Parts: sequence; C-alpha cells; structure tokens
Amino acid sequence: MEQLSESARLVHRNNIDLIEIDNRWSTATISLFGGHILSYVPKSDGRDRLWVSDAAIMDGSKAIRGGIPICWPWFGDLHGQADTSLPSHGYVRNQTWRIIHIQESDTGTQLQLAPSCVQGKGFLGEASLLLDVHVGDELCISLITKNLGDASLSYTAALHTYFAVDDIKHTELTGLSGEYKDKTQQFAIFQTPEPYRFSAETDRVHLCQPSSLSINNNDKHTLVHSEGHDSIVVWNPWADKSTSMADMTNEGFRNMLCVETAVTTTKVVAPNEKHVIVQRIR
Ligand code: TA6
Repeated sequence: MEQLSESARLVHRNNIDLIEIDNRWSTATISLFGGHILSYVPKSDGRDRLWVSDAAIMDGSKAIRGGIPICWPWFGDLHGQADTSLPSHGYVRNQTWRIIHIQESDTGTQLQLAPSCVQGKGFLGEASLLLDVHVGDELCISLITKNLGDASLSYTAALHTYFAVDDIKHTELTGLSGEYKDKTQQFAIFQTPEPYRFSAETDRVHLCQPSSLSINNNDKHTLVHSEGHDSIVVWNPWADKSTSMADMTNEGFRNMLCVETAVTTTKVVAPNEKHVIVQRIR
C-alpha cells in the first residue's frame, strides 16, 4: 500500500492497482486499469451511487463491467473504419492509466489520470487525453481531449456510467425529452416516454442535451449533471442479455441502469483546441 495524499492511497488487488480515497465528504475507488471509477459513496447517506457487476472481471484482462468505463476515441463501433476488429467503445478502457496529479483541496480530493497510450489503431488524430476527477460532496468527472496535431481530429466518446438502483422495475428517469434512437429497433426514432420506466431491454441514444437528470427509485434520487455532450445514452440489458454476458449475473440487470454522458455524433476538434465532456453525480 502506498499513501498518495492525505486522503488517497494506492493498493494492489488481483493484478490491478486501485486508488482508495477517504476524505471528509465521501469515499471512492478508482482502478488504474481503465482509469475506471468503481465506487463513489457520499458520507451524507452512505449510498454508493455506482454499480459494479458481482461477476466483473477484475484482473486487467477485460474492461470492468460497471462503474464508469471511459469510452474513447469512439463510442460503440462509431470509429468510421472498415476494420471490424476494432474494440467496442475504443481502447483506453483496456489500458493501465497513470496518475498525473493528486491534490487535496478545501472541497475534496482532485486527481488527474492519463491512459498509457493515446494513439491507437482506428484513431487518426494526434491528441492528449486527461481524466480529471474531483471527489467531494459530489463526484465530478471531466474527460479532456486536446488536439496536439496540425490537422483537425474527430472523435466520439462516453462516460458510460453504471448507476446503482434498488430495483430497475421500480426506477424512473426524469429530465429527458424529445427523440431517441432505439438500438433494439434498428435505431428507429421514438419519442421519450413520460413517465420513463423500465420493463425490457433498453438501449437508447437520446438526441437531447439536458444538463440535469434524476434517477429515482423509491425515496432515493441520484442527480446527474452533464456538459459538453450531444446525447445521453440509456441502457439496461434486461434478463436475456444479462444471462448471456459472462461478466453479468443472471439477475444483475435488476440493480443497474446506465445513464451515459456521450458524444455520439462525431466531434471535430481543431488544432490546439480541446473538448471536454463532464458528468457530475450527487
Ligand atoms: O452504451 C450502451 C451500449 O453501447 C450497449 O449497446 C451495450 O453494448 C453496452 O454499451 C455495453 O457495451 P460493452 O462493450 O461494455 O459490453
């Protein structure tokens, strides 16, 4: 174990390094494999806002099922290449990230992490990528893409957050409106339902940019604030997919809901410019 700062320590578990944070406001766990936040628990109520599969593979051999996977430099298979071997959701969630900076502030613990290799097969840009995390009375995650090249670069991305819910069948999502593309219906366009409840596999790209959403189940409300996005992705695999995925238990779908702050329409970043996607959770 290595003490990194007053509130943060580095521990090694099952072949991956974890940063464990315990400060005045909250606790959090971040895997350096994937730059992957696994847990965020405000001390005000002791409730983990994030969900990790009981069957998650935690040895660095596969992206961790749960927490906040970093999808970059593409979302899904939106890499624009003919190469079908390119990994879903990009390649940085399968890399070991390094700690760039950690500091304590009077509002929490601030960290900056970077992937080991930003360039990769399928990405034509020249960029730097930084994950800036603030762990306090809310969890603030910023994914910062900076164009270091002489030509514009294009990317898509998502903060693919798995939120914990008591029971998906008694969960409602508020704050979304307008049209969405339904991946379970060949991306046909539908209107956002009101109330927004869940009773089957749900895989939707909402084309609106709400700044604030709320995930409500019973008396628990998780607030999600987004910036820099062009869409919000909502996903629950439901029973069949949950059963078919090796890193999900058959009943795993009941206690999770992905609400993802995403860029799913190609974002162009000019030379020396940067683009930031932000998700704040409380
Ligand atoms: O964000 C929703 C989604 O694109 C779903 O279609 C499903 O594939 C999910 O991501 C999980 O993807 P993964 O590659 O982590 O299994």
